Amino acid sequence: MDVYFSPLACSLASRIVIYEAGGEADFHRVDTRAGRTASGEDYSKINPKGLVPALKTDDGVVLTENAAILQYLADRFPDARLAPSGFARYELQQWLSFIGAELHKAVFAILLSRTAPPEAKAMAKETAGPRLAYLNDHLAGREWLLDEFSVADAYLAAVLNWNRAVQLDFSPYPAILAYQERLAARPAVGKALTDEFALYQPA
Ligand SMILES: N[C@@H](CCC(=O)N[C@@H](CS)C(=O)NCC(=O)O)C(=O)O
Repeated sequence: MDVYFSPLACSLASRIVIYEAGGEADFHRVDTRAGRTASGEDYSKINPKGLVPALKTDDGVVLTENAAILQYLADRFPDARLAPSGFARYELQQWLSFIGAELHKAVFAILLSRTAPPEAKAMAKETAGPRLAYLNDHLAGREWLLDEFSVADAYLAAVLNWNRAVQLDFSPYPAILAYQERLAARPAVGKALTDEFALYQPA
């Protein structure tokens, strides 16, 4: 299995999941701006969208989009129990969608963007408030998004980590702050962050 990633991008979630599962993968670093992998491959031939993550299965099939890749990984390593079955699977899907659309794209991607105009950033900051409040309310009194740690927590770990750069004030959200501490205490999350911080060079 090949995983295409950029250091500390949302593809970090796939690394967390693979480490949680004790799984094996070949990680290929991608320079998304240059559209090339570290070994010089044209990344558009792997993912025409030019975005990370992408995953190539052992059968050579390419899968893209965090929600799909993370569920594939959870099913590929069933012993790690990183995705529930039954109705809870739809709740997992609900959280993957919320993180992807409402936090990743509508808030953090804009705040991290080098090209978004100040008006867009101001709007993203306004949007952040109710969404973080919703997340905080959900996490109050519980450990993880679902009953057990799941691939949705891995995705959220990657997205919330961007707040080191964005610096939204999380002090009104004590349940999120406590959740971030629980995430950091998980060996797989700590190792994934350490490995990708070592590769990260701020542009
Ligand atoms: N909808 C996609 C979004 C992926 C995405 O936004 N990836 C970012 C990194 S977090 C990226 O590759 N950005 C490079 C670019 O925009 O050129 C998914 O969930 O996989």
